[in-house]
Amino acid sequence: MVTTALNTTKSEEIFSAAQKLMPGGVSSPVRAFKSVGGQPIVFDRVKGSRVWDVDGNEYIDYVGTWGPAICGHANDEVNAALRETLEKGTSFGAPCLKENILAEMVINAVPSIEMVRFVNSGTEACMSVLRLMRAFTGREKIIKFEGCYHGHADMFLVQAGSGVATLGLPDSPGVPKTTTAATLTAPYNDLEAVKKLFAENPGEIAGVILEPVVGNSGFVVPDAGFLEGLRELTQEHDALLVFDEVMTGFRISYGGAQEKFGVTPDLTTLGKVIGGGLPVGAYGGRKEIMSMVAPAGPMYQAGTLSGNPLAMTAGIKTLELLQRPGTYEKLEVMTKRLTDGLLEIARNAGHQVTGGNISGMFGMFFTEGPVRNYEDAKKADLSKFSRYHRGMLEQGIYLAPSQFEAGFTSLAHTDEDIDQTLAAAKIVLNSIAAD
Ligand code: KE4
Repeated sequence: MVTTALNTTKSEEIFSAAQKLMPGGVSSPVRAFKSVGGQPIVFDRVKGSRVWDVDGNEYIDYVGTWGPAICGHANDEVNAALRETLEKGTSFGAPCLKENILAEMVINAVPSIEMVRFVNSGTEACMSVLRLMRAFTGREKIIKFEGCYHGHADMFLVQAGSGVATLGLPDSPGVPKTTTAATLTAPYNDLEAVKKLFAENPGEIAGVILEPVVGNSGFVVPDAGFLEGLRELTQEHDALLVFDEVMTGFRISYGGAQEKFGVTPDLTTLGKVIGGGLPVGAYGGRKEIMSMVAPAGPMYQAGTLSGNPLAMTAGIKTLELLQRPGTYEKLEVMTKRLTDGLLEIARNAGHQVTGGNISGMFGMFFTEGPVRNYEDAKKADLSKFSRYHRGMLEQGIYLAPSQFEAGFTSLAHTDEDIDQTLAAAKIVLNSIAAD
């Protein structure tokens, strides 16, 4: 194993102090590097495709603050727009024109959305959309898929992906059994299992929620016909189909997975990219359904900072940049070169790997595959992933610190970044014992 010892003195000092102040020393569990070992890198600044830690080490970044930095970190045009808005105040707690502007951009982009409500995170969007599913149908049960993650609201912490999978948690203590009793689960890509749940719970299922491309078990794509099958099944049972596009929205295409795959759900959740690095989530869908949301209708949901002008500004400018010609072609070509290159290098080094990309979202598992669901993903060699992650870090490549997370590129990544990353992978993957 090639190790070029990184000087991480300051990171270690700061993280050690952080652990006395905050649980696990982090504001979100997956950042703690628990599943890949070693200390997390403490960031000092970010720009474009690069991040610098507090010890001055520079890395090419493929996490992109978990998706929002699709235009590259600290984009000059986004920052300029933010500085201008700042002069007029960061939050009003009252209607502002920028909400109309971002709402119109979202409605014009996402096929399922005729009306939208802004919130402050993907978790809030998913929590609210679940309440809306139940309010609209009058039914309580929902179907989610093993390995999908829809934020940390109680009812979703059942066989969830992302940090829950990363930490190998048996769901979570503190979640009442009565809450999750109404959450039914099925393996991803298993239409028969969904049909069975509908048959066993006639007239009781409010709807099905899923990641249309899973980023929270690693990178898992829908089988041909899976999304179409769910669309038919939910219609057949008067249930709602909900795409959680917090990660895929504006990431795998400007109109998200629903545009890419041509399947229109009833409701959609968004986050990450639409905030451009500031806290924004959203849920939206048919007017008939969204009209139930207070104060238009009886379903209550609220938020002090929802739709604040500063966050709206970052979202508006980010989507404006993404509308420019060639955006998604560039992301696709560059990310495919990266992913194909990583897979080829790994296989030539004797490792069993599988993976792929859609636009600027990608993943690689240390298992022969195929990986069609969470059970398959769990066959990956986590110990090998940890050595790969650490090796790449020492080569100046910052990857998501979990086999159960997707990776992200940005419009700021260059061909040289990809070349440098593949060169690093060649060193690291040839230094790790093959299968
Ligand atoms: P947030 O509450 O973290 O903004 O969004 C929750 C969420 C909902 N739905 C999907 C598909 C998501 O991917 C997420 C959040 N994703 C994780 C990373 N996989 C956020 C990173 C973290 O938890 O620190």
